[in-house]
Amino acid sequence: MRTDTPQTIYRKDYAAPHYLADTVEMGFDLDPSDTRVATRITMTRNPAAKSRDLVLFGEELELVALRLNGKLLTQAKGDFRIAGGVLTIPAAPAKVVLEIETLVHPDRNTSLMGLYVSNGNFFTQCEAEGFRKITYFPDRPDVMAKFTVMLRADKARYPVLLSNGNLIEEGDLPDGRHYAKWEDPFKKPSYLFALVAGNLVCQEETVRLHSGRDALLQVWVEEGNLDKTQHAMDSLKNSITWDVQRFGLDLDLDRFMIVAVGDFNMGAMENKGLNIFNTKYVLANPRIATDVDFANIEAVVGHEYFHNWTGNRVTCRDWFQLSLKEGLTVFRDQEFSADMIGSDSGRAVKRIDDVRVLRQAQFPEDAGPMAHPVRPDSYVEINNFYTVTVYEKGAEVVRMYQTLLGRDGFRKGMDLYFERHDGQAVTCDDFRAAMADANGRDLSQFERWYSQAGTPQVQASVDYDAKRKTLTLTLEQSCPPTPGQKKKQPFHIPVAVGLLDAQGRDLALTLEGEKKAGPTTRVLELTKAKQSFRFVNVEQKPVPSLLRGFSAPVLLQYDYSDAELAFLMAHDSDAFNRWEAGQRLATRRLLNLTVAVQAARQSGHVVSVDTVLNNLEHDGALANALRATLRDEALDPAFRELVLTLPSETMIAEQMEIIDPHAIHVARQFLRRSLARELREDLLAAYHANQTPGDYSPDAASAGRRALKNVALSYLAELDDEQAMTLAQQQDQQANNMTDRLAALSAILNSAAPGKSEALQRFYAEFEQEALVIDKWFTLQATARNADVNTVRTLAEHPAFTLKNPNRARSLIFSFCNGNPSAFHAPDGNGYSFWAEQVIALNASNPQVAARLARSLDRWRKYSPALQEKMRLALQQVAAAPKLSRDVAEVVTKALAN
Ligand code: B3K
Ligand code: ZN
Repeated sequence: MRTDTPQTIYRKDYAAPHYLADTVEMGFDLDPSDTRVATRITMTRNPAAKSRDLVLFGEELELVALRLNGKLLTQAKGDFRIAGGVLTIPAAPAKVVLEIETLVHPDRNTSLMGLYVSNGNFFTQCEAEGFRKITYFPDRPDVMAKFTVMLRADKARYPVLLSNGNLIEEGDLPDGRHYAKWEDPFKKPSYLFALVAGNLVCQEETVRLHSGRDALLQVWVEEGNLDKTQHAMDSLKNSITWDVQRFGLDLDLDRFMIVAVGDFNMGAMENKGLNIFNTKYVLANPRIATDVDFANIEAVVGHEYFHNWTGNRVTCRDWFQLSLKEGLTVFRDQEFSADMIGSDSGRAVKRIDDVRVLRQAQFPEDAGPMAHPVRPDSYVEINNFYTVTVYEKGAEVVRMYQTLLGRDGFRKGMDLYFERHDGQAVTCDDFRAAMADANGRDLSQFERWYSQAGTPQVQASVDYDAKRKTLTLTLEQSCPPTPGQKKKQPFHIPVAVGLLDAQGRDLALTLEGEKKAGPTTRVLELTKAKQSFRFVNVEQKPVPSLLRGFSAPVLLQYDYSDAELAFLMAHDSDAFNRWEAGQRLATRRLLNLTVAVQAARQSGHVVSVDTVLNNLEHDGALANALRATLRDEALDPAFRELVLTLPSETMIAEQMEIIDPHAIHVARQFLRRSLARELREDLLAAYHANQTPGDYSPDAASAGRRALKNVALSYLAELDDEQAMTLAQQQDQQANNMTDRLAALSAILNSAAPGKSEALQRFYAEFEQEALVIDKWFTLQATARNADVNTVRTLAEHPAFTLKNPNRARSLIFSFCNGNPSAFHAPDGNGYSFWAEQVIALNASNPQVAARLARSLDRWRKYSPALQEKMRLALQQVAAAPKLSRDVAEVVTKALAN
């Protein structure tokens, strides 16, 4: 536990390391309670550095011995000092061989950073600053060195010994021990170090690389999970092929390993040649994994593999540059997944999914107390900055380069980036410079995407001149203030637009002054606070299709009529905007219903809320448009499912001045039920038409059919009619895959049907041995419509529940606090007390996971005064807890700050 007063680290204070490392040799004598680590580092003074102090970082270490050029150093004599996790050797010579011996206690390590034990096996997690929990080291990403690692352990208990790079030697030792020596041929920063030791088995395959070399690919899991590795292996092979095809980047190692671990703080980690993964993103077969799981595994395997170039070969100079590797690598994994689907409409489905994540999670972050630029200016705990802003908004920023420069231009920029920086630790500015220089473009204003936080708003208006046949599109941008940034300068925003004629056809877009007719989609570059673009030869007043493909991470406002939205839903050639029009229409209706619920509540329930809502006038525009979509066989089932899915309660909340979780919930449920009633026959038809008989396959087309079928089922379940319930029961009993099984169980659980607890019990009994499925079982109950904090408290007492396992903690606690807003924000404030207890409990064992949960109250100032008061008390309770970690302290302090 770190108890020192939290210190803020600033980007402007960056200074080059005083010493650079050349080689690192490590020896591990692995033992769960006491592991001895011997490290030898050869270092050279950095000619660019002003100081001769040699600085090493270390946390929670027992220092056994420290030698400099063979001489034993003693703290008592002043050879070195240790303070606040920093070991300083003053006035060190120009060439240094440091020998460090430390003792660590993996079985007591519950933070899952550094070296720890999970289910009896050893694993490491070093990003961002976990390596310093293994040995004293210049643990910063701009110090890169070649590592050789010797692992020694009991052979029976730990038959498998893995580290980065190539296995160069292995053999037996006395006393039943054995060893393995690994050498990583590439220089790397310490955060990419990894070791794994234990009782594991692997699926392996040798593949021929583009370079002509052969590489050994392995997926390591616990015995008993070998029937769940094929999809990860396929995803890895596809990733290797794709990176050559799309970016000309080949695997540079003879051996590439993925290891699955059940206790892991996040998704996965890109350690050089030895990726360590949360089991959730490796293990899959039709029995235990859903279509979404299959897709996520493909994406995460791709993501970690792509880091080998964007992150490992070219890494970050300092942690403020995190998005240099994360934004870029998310962009790459998004493109990979889209290309794996292949079709244009499939790409649109992927794009919509990604934008939904951005809006659901990043937009609120950008509007809350933790708002920060894609390249933050300061942090207290860097682990708190592995955020949706750095990752997902960062990916949008990278995507905008591609939108502005074109695919070829973007590729040229990437090529130049690697040509200039391979083997280096660099900055976001270096990336931008490569993009600009490779294309002869001035991208200086584009820098503001890295330095300014907040979601820009773009207000659009059109002026059609029937006489001149011109259409003037005016775009006006602004960006709300964020913590520490009151005023914002205009961004460089690519706005892709189209214009639809009365028949719904795209018009050629010719700008004033152009001689030739233009293309049907144009990327306008908005760089000023306000700018107008005049299109000529516009024969009739068109309907604008704005921000096609979501060409920039902004909030676009335009005063569409309901009829125009329905028109776009039916005709826009841009699939993203077709979906977007439906979302706008639904959001409008949901907001109106929410206001009606509030009014009905205020009137003291003279009549029931349902009666009030039923009497609300509505023109059926939404239902008709959804019906048309549902019936349109030309549209991908996956796309139709997205159109049918109403904006989430969180999305609606973000649109309200004062969030009223209960009213939003009632309104959304009401709308779902009335849509189910109006569309009943079409939903039933879609349910039957989209069955996927035969063997399960996770391909996008089949997954899309299941998605549409199951969204239909979930609507039908709203009606509580017998036919719908029979369908759900049948599906629950006959499903041959987890997607359908879970959808059926969810329909049963969220309806008024009897037999809920039997269905839950049957499910539990069947999957008791499958931790990842039991996670789903907890989540389903925590987010069920009738769940409240007591449901969750009871589930937390279940023998299968433990806070110590991050996946399990997320499955119940996080799912409730973030995924069941109306129950979490119950007026009695019990949800908040529960949250505070859990944050405090987690803080003691795992600060990183605790800090994530602490973020659930980020938006507390958006609620009614009564709820705000209760949230403030809960936040203060956490802030006052003893031994608060830096991680949690930063989050709650920022939440409470004015
Ligand atoms: N780079 C890791 C994340 C490490 C998080 C440390 N708190 C996974 C990834 O983005 O690929
Ligand atoms: Zn990453």
